[in-house]
Amino acid sequence: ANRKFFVGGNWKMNGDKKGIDGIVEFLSAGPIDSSAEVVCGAPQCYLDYARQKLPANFGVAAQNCYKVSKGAFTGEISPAMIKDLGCEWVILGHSERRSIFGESDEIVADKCVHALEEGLSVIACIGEKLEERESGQTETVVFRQTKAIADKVKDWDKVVLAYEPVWAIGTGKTASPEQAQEVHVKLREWLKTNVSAAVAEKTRIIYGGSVTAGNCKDLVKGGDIDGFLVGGASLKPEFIQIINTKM
Ligand code: G2H
Repeated sequence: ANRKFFVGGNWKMNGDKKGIDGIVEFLSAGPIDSSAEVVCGAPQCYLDYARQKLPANFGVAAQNCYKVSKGAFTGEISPAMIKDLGCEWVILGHSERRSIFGESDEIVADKCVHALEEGLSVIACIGEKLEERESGQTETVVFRQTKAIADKVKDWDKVVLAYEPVWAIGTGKTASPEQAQEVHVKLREWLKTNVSAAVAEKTRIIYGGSVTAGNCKDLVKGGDIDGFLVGGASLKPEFIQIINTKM
């Protein structure tokens, strides 16, 4: 498979200008695997600052956006605004958006469609909760979430699918390489059956949930994990080692 290794950093609601300066400093110092694609997800108020400060070979992602280009939607930002700042990406459907802010499969799909129409690339997040895994619902849940997106998104060229088991997020409890690989294989099969063989072959499916410099190399061994979405560790110099997983 010829899928470019992808590493997203999801800063979540962390940091300030000074903190971003520190991240820019270690990322600029590198070394960075030039065959990896790297994107940093900044809080919306720092998108402009992050885009200006980060080297051009790093993409910048918003962590959310709304499903229309403008209007009376207090507190929201649009893909058009993200693009206007020179940013290229948006993270959508993160489990924190789904669980804390009540985003449904349908709104996530609508947001994906609109962001793609506006020319942004999308990191679309899916993943099951602990009780869903424990009751054997993992496949049902991740297929349902993926279907909601696939029903509306026609062009997958600018989509990266992020599988993030909710029980592994920020808990220090990573899915084992086997657990993650298993779901990634199933998702790829789902894409093959329900979208197309070409989309299944070329779409990057990345893993998120307590990825660290210590576990990244093991996680990619199975061959269907095409990169990572990294939260906590993306704020620290060890992010470099995660970017360089394949180096
Ligand atoms: C999952 C991940 C980044 P962390 O939310 O999206 O966060 O690596 O801190 O578990």
